[in-house]
Amino acid sequence: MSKSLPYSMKDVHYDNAKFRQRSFVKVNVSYLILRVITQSLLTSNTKHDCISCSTGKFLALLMIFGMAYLMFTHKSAPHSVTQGQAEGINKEVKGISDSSGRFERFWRKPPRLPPQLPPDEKGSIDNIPHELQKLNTGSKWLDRQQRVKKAFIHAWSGYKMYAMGYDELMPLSQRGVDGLGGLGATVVDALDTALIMGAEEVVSEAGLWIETQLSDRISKKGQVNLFETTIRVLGGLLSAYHLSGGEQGTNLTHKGPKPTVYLDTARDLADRLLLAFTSSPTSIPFSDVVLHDPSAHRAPDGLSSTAEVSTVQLEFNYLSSISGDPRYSIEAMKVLEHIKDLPKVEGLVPIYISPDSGEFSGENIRLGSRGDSYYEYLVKVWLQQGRNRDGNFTYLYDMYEEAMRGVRHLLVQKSIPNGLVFVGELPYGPKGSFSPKMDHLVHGAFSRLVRKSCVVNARPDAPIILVCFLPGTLALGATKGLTKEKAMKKNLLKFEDLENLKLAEDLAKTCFEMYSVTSTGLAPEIAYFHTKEYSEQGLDGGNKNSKFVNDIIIKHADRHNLLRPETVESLFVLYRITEDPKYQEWGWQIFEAFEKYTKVDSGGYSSLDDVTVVPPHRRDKMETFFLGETLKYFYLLFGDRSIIPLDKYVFNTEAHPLPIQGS
Ligand code: DMJ
Repeated sequence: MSKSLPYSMKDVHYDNAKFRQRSFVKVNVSYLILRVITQSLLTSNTKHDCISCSTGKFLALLMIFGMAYLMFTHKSAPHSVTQGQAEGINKEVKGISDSSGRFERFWRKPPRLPPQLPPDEKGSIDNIPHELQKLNTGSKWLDRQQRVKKAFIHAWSGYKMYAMGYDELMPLSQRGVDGLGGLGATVVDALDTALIMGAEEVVSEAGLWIETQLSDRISKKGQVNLFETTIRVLGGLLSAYHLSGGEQGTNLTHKGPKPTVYLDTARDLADRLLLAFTSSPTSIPFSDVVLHDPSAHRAPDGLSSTAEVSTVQLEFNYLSSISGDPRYSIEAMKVLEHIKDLPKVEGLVPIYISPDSGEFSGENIRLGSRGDSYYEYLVKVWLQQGRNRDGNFTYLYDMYEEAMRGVRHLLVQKSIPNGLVFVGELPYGPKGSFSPKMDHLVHGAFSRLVRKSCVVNARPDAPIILVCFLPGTLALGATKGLTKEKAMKKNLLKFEDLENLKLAEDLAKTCFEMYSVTSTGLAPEIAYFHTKEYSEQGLDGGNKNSKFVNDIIIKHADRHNLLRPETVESLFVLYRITEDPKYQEWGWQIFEAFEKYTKVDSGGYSSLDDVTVVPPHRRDKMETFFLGETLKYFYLLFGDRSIIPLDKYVFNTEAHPLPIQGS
């Protein structure tokens, strides 16, 4: 709800209000009289007739003019009109004025405007309504931000009630499930979101659970995935350490345990995860670790995912810097140094890599699952180095830039008929055919199941829906976290940066339209795009009002929504960088759709089976990243831009902010 406007602002809106209050009958009578007069005056011989008519006729005509004028300008006493009625009347009036033409416009009393001052005093008074409007807009967004916080507390309360200590909540069955190895992933993923939102009770509850339970779990649990555990659990602990004041040696929040508890737990976990690196015969780590042994193992097919091995460096680097133990950073960075020297396709890499040979495996190139965060971390690890980034780390930014050139050259196309820009895939390498598919992305347990049952690298339709992270990464890579305006002023943007920024904005639009095109307003896991070479009939998203209903193809098997964050993340980064409020508005539309269709009354939010039907069937799963990422990015998108500034922090791929060195 917007606060009541100060007088000057009400005055600006006065003319509209007056129109809504005018009696519809009067409007119609006035219209008829004016129409008659208008028609007679506008005929070609009117002027001549008037000049030659008698004085009596002229006076009568004047009287009619006078009456018509009074009817049009008279304001009737206020009476109650509902918003809907008022809008209906407004539409009628608009229709009338459109059809009665220039004469009516000439006679209508002009709208009341703020007083005009001489030009030299003008600037200051013009600024007043602008500033007030800004305040008012600000309060709208703060209000919306509080709605996000409420959603977060609702999600947490469902988890706490039915699944505390499990990895994830099944909100419909009201129980917990361990899909990520049993380290209470939702607790750790949610903690820094609670710290950022100032949700103190959640900070206390999550903090207490970590302090009393997590170490025990770490020493007793079995197999976990290196990547998932690093980005969610290790990343969550490190971010909580920083945000609660670890580096200052104090507990800034006065809630939860001392920050050193988070650091000690992080080290205990990381020491075991390190085995994935040190057990491998090459610099490429194995994909899994058994925590209680502890030992490390290859995935069943012997291969690691490219994105998984290259998406642990932010976390291991930061751990080294706060613990003073360089081993974490050294092992993790060896992966990127090794990949630097491998052959690539215009900077693009296949999605599998062998820890035994150290070589890429297969030719499948995509920016969805298993490929995505490789590109994200190239630029973020470089940014993380702060002042040192131009020393030994420039190779990372070079690799990133080359890859984005490859994306623009080999993977970007436009849909027909309306030209949505999208990033497709090369499932059989650069010589094979192009697949016009864009996904949100599927990592982890589910994709591993799929992979076991398929011939590796021969699945052109493996689920992928994560490409919507790319607009955010491109924008960040272009301005390095500064606003576009500031970067331009400082002359920091090369032509290539501007190209990447433009691509970021185009792709963000496509990602948003993947939401708008469905009946629920929520995106499917995977969408295909209609091109000259590829079309399929009858597979639209269900929202026939969308301009893009024929551009976007949604296959039956891809219609689920897992509450994923990628698009919201990109809207947040683009809003921070371009300062364009449309990204906030788009985010709000998506948030409202989540509220409408995924909220479970008894607590928590649920994934959906099919976003193209209303009401959608619910899947009974709340992913940890809904609290760790999706709601955090919504909250930051709607809030003050100085919170976690992008030139001082990098977000790991699970949205856990880590400080840029020396910032
Ligand atoms: C998250 O775990 C991370 O963002 C990861 O990089 C990819 N997928 C999920 C969210 O969709």
